[in-house]
Amino acid sequence: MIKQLQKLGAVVVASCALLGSSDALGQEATIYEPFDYSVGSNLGGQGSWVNVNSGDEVIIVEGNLSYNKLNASSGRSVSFVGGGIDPQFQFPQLTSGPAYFSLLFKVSDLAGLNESGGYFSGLAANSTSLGAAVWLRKAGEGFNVGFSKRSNSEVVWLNEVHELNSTILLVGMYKLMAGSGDDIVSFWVNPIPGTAESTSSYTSAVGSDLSYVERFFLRQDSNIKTPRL
Ligand SMILES: [Ca+2]
Ligand SMILES: [Ca+2]
Repeated sequence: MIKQLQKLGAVVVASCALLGSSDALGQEATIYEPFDYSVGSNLGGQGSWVNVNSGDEVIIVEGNLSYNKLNASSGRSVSFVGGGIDPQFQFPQLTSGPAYFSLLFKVSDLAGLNESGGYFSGLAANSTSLGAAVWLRKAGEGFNVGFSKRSNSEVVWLNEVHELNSTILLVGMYKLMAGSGDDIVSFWVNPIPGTAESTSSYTSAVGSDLSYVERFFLRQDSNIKTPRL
């Protein structure tokens, strides 16, 4: 997984989605989204992005994020804050095995975030069945990162307090298993690119399964649950 990251190079978000998975033949498929769209334009409706829900748009902004040992980023990035439209990136449906995604993100303003937090990214089956959710909550002058298997299942918060404007590399995995309620979600926070897969920061099977995975999502939760990214 990390090897894929290094090979494909960087990603951006305030974000970028990169997905690695294995298809039925065991061949790896990868998707890289460098947000190479016009500055100031709406992300939704461009490339493979469709908009869900209503409100203000997720916008393309100049520049991108970089991370030590990843290839240099290209393209641009996206930015959003507070509630609003949720862009979702559609890709061919996966019905078994692991789907990996990664992104670089940076929180630049905590004004829109309370201490309960909300989730801003993950994988999904459709516009309402969301999983591998990445959560943020205010923690003093910084913030915590948390994870849940489904957007409505138990959230596990990591202890580390991240500083504003620090660039975080996040790798997530949703593993589709044959049984009921047995799918596994794992996350790695700031893993070292180019090294063997390290112990995950989070792994859980608590929560119902997604039927399949065919979207990566960004989410503008609400004006108290979504900081500026
Ligand atoms: Ca917004
Ligand atoms: Ca299952």
